[in-house]
Amino acid sequence: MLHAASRLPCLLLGLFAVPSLSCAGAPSFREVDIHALDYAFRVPATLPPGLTAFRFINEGRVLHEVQLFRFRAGMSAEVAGKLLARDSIPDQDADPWGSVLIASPGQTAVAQIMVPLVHGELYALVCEFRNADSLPKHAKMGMVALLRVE
Ligand SMILES: [Cu+2]
Repeated sequence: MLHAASRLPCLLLGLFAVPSLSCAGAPSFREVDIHALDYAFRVPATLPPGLTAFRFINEGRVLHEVQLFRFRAGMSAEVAGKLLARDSIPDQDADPWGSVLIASPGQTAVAQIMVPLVHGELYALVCEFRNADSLPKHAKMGMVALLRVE
């Protein structure tokens, strides 16, 4: 009989089985901080390709999220920037998947988003929270950012 505990190393190995890992052990990745402010993101505009762990730090006074998703291949940074500024991104212009981190004021999200960045990709960062139903989404107040992989 196979116990759950005996399968754990195999499961962990599967989770971290990416090309940039060395067989010796520790995964090799870059750590990048996404800072949430009231109401903007502070994050590098460009990053190099490679496995990247995004950390989310809320330096604001209200709850924030970061939705991180990739624009479709071939989209220009100019068009992506315009779509973000309008906070209106058609489904066909972005991948159907994405990741979200949420952090309370003054806190850092416990989880991180790990992404294998590839040269030429464009990523969107968006916060769609509102402070009240009658108020605009944070994205409309400036909480959008475009990240280019170069
Ligand atoms: Cu927000």
